[in-house]
Amino acid sequence: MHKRFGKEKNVMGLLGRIALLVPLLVSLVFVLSLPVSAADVPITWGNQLPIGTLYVTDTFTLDVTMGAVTNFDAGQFCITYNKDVLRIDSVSNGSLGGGTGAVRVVNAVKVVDGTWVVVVDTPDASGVTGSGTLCTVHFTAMGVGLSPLAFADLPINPGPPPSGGLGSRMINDNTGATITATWGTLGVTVEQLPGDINGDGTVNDTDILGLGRMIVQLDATKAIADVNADGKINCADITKIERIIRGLP
Ligand SMILES: [Ca+2]
Ligand SMILES: [Ca+2]
Ligand SMILES: [Ca+2]
Repeated sequence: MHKRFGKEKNVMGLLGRIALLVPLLVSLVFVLSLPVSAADVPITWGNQLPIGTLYVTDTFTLDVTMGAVTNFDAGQFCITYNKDVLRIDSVSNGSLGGGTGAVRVVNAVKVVDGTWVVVVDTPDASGVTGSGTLCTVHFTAMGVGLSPLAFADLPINPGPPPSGGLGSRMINDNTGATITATWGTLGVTVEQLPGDINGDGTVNDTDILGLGRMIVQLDATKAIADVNADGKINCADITKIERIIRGLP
């Protein structure tokens, strides 16, 4: 009897749990059926990656790419980078919609070392639909190390109204309405050329003299000085530098 009662209780309990689950499932289905807001437009670095191994004095370009967008018209953003590792030389025009829509760089200026501000626009106010590049950035590798490349807000306008006015990094459509975007980052590593002991981008006799100073302990040793990668820094590395200069393996 007790056992039977217990079974009934279990059944009632199960029904109760199902009854609780139903509204939960209904609300879940409701949430899933709500219209999904338009995804943020991704703006990032790419198109010409991988750029391969970079050494000091190498030049390279990276596109600022934009995902699919409707009626894009204009944009503004800062590009930030490690000035000890990279230099921006220029910023050139982009194109959207498979080359059908020109994107003009209205202005691109270095604010300070490590920050450029870029303003882009498409002709008229008709807007361009599609994906592509906002601009192409031309770099020179200046020093060994890692540089993050990122997008940032513009410097605050110090002048009278609109005060604080230049504002955020942004893109907008052909009505001037902001298009929400996600802004990507990229890390660029500049490596030391094998044999380039002093890190000036070329391998020559100056590097041999620099290596000599390390061997006699006038200067602290650096890992780059082990040119033949045998774990020792000695006169065999001088020979290796000479072979590099001669183009020998
Ligand atoms: Ca325009
Ligand atoms: Ca050198
Ligand atoms: Ca060595």
